[in-house]
Amino acid sequence: MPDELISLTEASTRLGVHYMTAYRYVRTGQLSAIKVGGEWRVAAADVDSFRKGPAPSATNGRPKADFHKRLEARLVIGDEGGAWTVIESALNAGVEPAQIYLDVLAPALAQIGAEWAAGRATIAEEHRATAVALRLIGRLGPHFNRAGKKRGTVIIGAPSGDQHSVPGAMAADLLRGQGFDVLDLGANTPAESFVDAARHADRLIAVGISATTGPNAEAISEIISLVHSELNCPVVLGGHALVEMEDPESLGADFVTSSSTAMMQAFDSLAEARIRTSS
Ligand code: B12
Repeated sequence: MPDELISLTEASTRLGVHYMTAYRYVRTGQLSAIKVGGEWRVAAADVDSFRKGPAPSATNGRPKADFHKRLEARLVIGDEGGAWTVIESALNAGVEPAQIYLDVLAPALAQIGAEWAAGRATIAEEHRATAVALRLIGRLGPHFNRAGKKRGTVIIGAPSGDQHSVPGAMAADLLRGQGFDVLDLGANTPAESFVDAARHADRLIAVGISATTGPNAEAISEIISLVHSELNCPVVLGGHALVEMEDPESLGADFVTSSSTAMMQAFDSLAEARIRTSS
């Protein structure tokens, strides 16, 4: 039987809160809702479980913050305002901008991808979620700015044929937060463009390839060979594609890792090496 949908006014009555409080629950993603004819509708069952309250966390007895789930719900319906409110709530709760990417936005997107793979979400929903995600990244970006002299420039981009620009955009901000200047070339970047951008970079540290689409080894190794032969510059290969690739090390990059922590370490050590050779 389909869920009974009720208005937000009815939901607020059932919850015993003011209408604006129920509205805030919806816009911060704490209570799922959809728009029907321009008005919010909530499943009666969701109101019921919301009224009973979340299970206390096993570790600290307080309700566990489930920002990624709240964000996922806002992303899927393309609610940018609500999605940003979730991010603001997380920031106000003391979550660092880098953790917002790693523990809130990335898991929300991964779940949307899993829903798509399981046939429960459409490509349209994935596109809608991505469009909002990109705007959130735009708003979060300035939080990663660091004052002072930069450690050098990193070029990052996705190889030809790979339409995923979000992972590179997030990786770029994480590197900016570590004091690097980053030129993010976005999705579907030809090998020549990596070389072109790198040639004009100030104190070039390395080129980073953000590979998300699995079967793309040819485009990836073309970038690596061209950057090595034209610029003699190190290449870091990362991204979700590596999880499924058989032997990514064989493509010839100097560092290969899909993890963000290892990515930071790789660029850190390349920056240190550059300082050592130039002094
Ligand atoms: C959004 C999305 C899209 C968007 C991309 C839009 C955009 N502008 O980016 C659209 C809708 C266009 C899309 C298209 C497709 N997608 Co898609 N997509 C996703 C989704 C949901 C989120 C990706 C994302 O941004 N993740 C968040 C980032 C932050 O996480 P991350 O990738 O792990 O990145 C971190 C690290 O890897 C690392 N990192 C990233 N870059 C770099 C670079 C370096 C140098 C280093 C060291 C580290 C590093 O840092 C990041 C931060 O921690 C994923 C699901 C998922 N599990 O990720 C599927 C997913 C990646 N897509 C998938 C597929 C199959 C497709 C399509 C073929 C079909 C489809 N779903 O439409 C097409 C392919 C198009 C193409 N030719 O590229 C599969 C990929 C399977 C595979 N490995 O091949 C996934 C995993 C979905 C799934 N569960 O099956 N997709």
